[in-house]
Amino acid sequence: MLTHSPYEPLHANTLANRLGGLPEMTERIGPATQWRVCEIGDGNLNLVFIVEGATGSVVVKQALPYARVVGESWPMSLDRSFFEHEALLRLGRRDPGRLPQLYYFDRHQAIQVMEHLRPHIILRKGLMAGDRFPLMGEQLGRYLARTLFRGSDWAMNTAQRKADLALFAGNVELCGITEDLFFTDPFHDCARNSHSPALDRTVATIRADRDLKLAALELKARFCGSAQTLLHGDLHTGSIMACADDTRVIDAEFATYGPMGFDIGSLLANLWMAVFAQPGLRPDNEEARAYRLWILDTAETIWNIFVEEFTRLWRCERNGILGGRELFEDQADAVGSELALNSMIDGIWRDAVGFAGIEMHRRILGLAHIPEFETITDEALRACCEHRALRAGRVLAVERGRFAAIGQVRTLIARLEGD
Ligand code: SR1
Ligand code: MG
Repeated sequence: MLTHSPYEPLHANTLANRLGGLPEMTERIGPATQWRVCEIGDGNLNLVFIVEGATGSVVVKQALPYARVVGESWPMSLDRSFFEHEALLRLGRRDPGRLPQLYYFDRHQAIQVMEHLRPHIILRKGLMAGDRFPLMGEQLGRYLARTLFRGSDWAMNTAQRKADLALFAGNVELCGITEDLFFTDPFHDCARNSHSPALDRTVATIRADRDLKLAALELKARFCGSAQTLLHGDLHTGSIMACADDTRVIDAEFATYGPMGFDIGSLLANLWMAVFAQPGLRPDNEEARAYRLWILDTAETIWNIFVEEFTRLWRCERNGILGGRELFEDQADAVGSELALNSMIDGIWRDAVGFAGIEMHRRILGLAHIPEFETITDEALRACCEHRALRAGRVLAVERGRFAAIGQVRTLIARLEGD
């Protein structure tokens, strides 16, 4: 019988000893005697180390058996590391070059070794610092179209698809966290929640808002019941690394089958929240206004490129269970095929708008807040920024069917910024 050493968390001073015998490490970065190890994890869940050696550097990520953000009182399965690895492999194949290269995986120790991305920084930090990433919008729009389309019934055959659906159904614990943290906790008095004290009245209003709670429930039903594709499952700006000419997607442990609009809405919401946070992050002048417009333009680029690339894939790669060629193209019914495409894109957009509204609530009222708002030290200013984001989030969630185009979200944001 195969035996493993018991799981043990890595430490900066034990890592070289533990991983120094791996050819996947030494061939890439040189002998362990020369490694410099630094723990840099600042996310909610995992340990993350940069290991620099004589001939290169890598990132080592290890899951902890609990949620780092809360501590050992919230145990969490190490299996998430396996699901993340499986998801990263698939997402990387579906949009080559958009994820870090993976070098090594140890399921028992929940350790992954991957490419050290340089000079990339976490996109969220870049947006807080006022950095611009000129190619990010196009690259993420294409990433979304490729991964969401190629993981779906439009592109996969029955055997592949059912096997993947069954595999990722096993990521039950993290999927359950998303169900609770996004769609339920923020809308009632849950012990895990917190919010800015100056938002007490707003929070009371939200918890009495039947239409908003109904929207949250409908969107939760959509998230739980629509297995359209393999999602990244946590695609916020902290799960993206960017530099001037490259953008990479990381951190896929929340991967699950779900509706395509979920990844899109999560990402757009985080860009829109970055806009709402700007007055708290830098003086409100011409440059700051131009920067907000750049973020809004980037959000629009993401959606527009998504539609363009999704349309291309629809026309060229629709070979899966829902290929539909028998229904349309055999009869030269190109119009029927395009109608099906348009209806698909309309549905994805409506979902994305709704999920964006929910993400904006959960990042201000739930467990997992975002540093854009958290670092605003002036409490009144912070509450003002958060309040505007919540107002936008409510409109997006409740009125998700009325946004015919992404430009209308820009109008909504401009109106709320002026209030
Ligand atoms: C306990 S996990 C809290 C949040 O952190 C992750 O990054 C996900 O966004 C999750 O919802
Ligand atoms: Mg993460």
